[in-house]
Amino acid sequence: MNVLLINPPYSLVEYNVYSKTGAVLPPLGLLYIAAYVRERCRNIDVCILDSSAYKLDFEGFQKELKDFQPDIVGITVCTATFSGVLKTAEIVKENFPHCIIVVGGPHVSVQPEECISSSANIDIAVIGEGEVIFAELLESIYRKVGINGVPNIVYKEGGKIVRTQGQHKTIDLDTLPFPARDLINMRLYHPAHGTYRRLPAANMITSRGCPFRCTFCSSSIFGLQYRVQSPFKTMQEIETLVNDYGIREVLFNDDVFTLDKKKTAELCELLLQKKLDFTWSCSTRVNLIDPPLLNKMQKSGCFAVGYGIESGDENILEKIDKDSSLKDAKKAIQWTKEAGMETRAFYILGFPGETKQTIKRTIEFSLELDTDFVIYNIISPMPGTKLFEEAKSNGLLLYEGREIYDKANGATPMIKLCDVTPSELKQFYNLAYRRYYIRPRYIFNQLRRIRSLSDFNRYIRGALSFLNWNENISYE
Ligand code: B12
Ligand code: SF4
Repeated sequence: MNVLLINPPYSLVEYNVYSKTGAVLPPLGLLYIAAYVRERCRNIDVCILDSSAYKLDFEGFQKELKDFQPDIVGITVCTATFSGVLKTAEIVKENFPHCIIVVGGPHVSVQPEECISSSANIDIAVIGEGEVIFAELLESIYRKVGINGVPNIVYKEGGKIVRTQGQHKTIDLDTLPFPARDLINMRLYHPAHGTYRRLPAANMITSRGCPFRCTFCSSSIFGLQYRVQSPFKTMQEIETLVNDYGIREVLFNDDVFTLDKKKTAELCELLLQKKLDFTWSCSTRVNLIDPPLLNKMQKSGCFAVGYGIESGDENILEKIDKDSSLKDAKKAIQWTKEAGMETRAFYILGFPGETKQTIKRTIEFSLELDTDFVIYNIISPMPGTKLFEEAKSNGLLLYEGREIYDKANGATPMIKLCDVTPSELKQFYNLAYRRYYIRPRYIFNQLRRIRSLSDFNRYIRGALSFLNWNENISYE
């Protein structure tokens, strides 16, 4: 039986700065599932078609699809890619009418019934972590024993939508095989321009779940229970990347990389012992870091740490249940700079209740912290989050139905604010980037840090991507 896992065609809107500087990263969710299925279901062949790696539009995707003969197709779905997934499923069914289409991923896990009912082409939706459930599903289909015994799936039966029961069982990460990176061409990927030091670079995830409850975040897929794989296993995965794929740098995509400080410190010790030619970067929360840990991280090859700071206004931080303060943010950035690492900060503009004043405060705060890299997003209310439910029940959503998903790209105003119009919010977003990056102090500091030709190349690539974006945006 042939299984094809698909990352569907999707491109960010032109005015999202990420469309120019953006990362093209291996789809780890699909790679984990592929590895698990290969290990557990010996009679099943798995392939991956990653549209983002080959920059495929739907036409290109259709051409590539012809090379496969899938019996079952699995498609990964984020809220922003949902419309594209419907089109992808249509193309798959046109080419392979008898193929079974399964969807999974962050969006499916909060809206499984809707995913199934929105398209005649989608047959089954998998809720939550996919490895075990998808493998059970494939085995049931292969053995023709019926799928009603597979937990946490939604499917169509006799015109009805059926949801099977089952408690969300969190997976012990140490039991999973490494992501099946051999199924993709690792040379096609890179983190966002300006954020990596060396290529080839890869991404890794060492933990799942988050105990925090920021109101805007879709972290629910992995639940509140935080799990981290053992430092020993992480080290083994790094060695495989370095030795088998020639990787020289890793971007850890964990939501909160340092949540278990002890394990992070242990990993740093292991990295120091192995003396690999290897650099890395990660993201964490401003209140889960301290100078001794930062120093250890730096010594073991970490060159940059990113922080979700979100707002420069204390009241907004409280409203979004961020559970950290501006003081925490200032300390974390200062300590990271003192430890000799680059700093990255992520901010969100336009939370419900924001005013011109609070948005300006966020922009000013970002300038004050003066990190090496910033990302500003306009808030996208994601279904399944507390923020979405509140905005919906208070009549604050500017769009309805599917349009909400299509606009959830981080650059489109989607929430009504009392003294800021959508077009003013867009202007704040554009101006924030321009004020930040086209700043003599910033440019001077970045140029001062250039130590090698590769630093120079990196800087120029980042700068060109930004200027390219800046040229294309309009100021209504
Ligand atoms: C790295 C990352 C990116 C990278 C690249 C993603 C990539 N190539 O994987 C970049 C920077 C490009 C990116 C962009 C965006 N991202 Co992002 N990203 C992440 C991040 C931090 C890690 C992704 C990852 O590797 N996870 C680890 C793997 C193991 O998990 P997974 O992919 O969810 O897969 C598991 C299950 O979902 C399920 N599953 C997944 N696919 C399938 C398919 C089938 C068939 C089955 C059965 C199961 C299944 O099984 C997998 C294994 O257990 C996540 C946060 C997170 N912790 O996951 C956010 C996250 C996925 N991103 C998010 C968002 C909002 C975005 C953007 C819209 C941001 C923006 N404003 O522009 C864009 C959308 C781009 C897009 N194409 O979707 C949200 C998605 C929320 C939602 N409801 O859709 C997340 C969850 C962050 C959050 N907590 O809110 N992102
Ligand atoms: S934003 Fe970060 S800390 Fe907050 S819930 Fe999401 S993953 Fe956890």
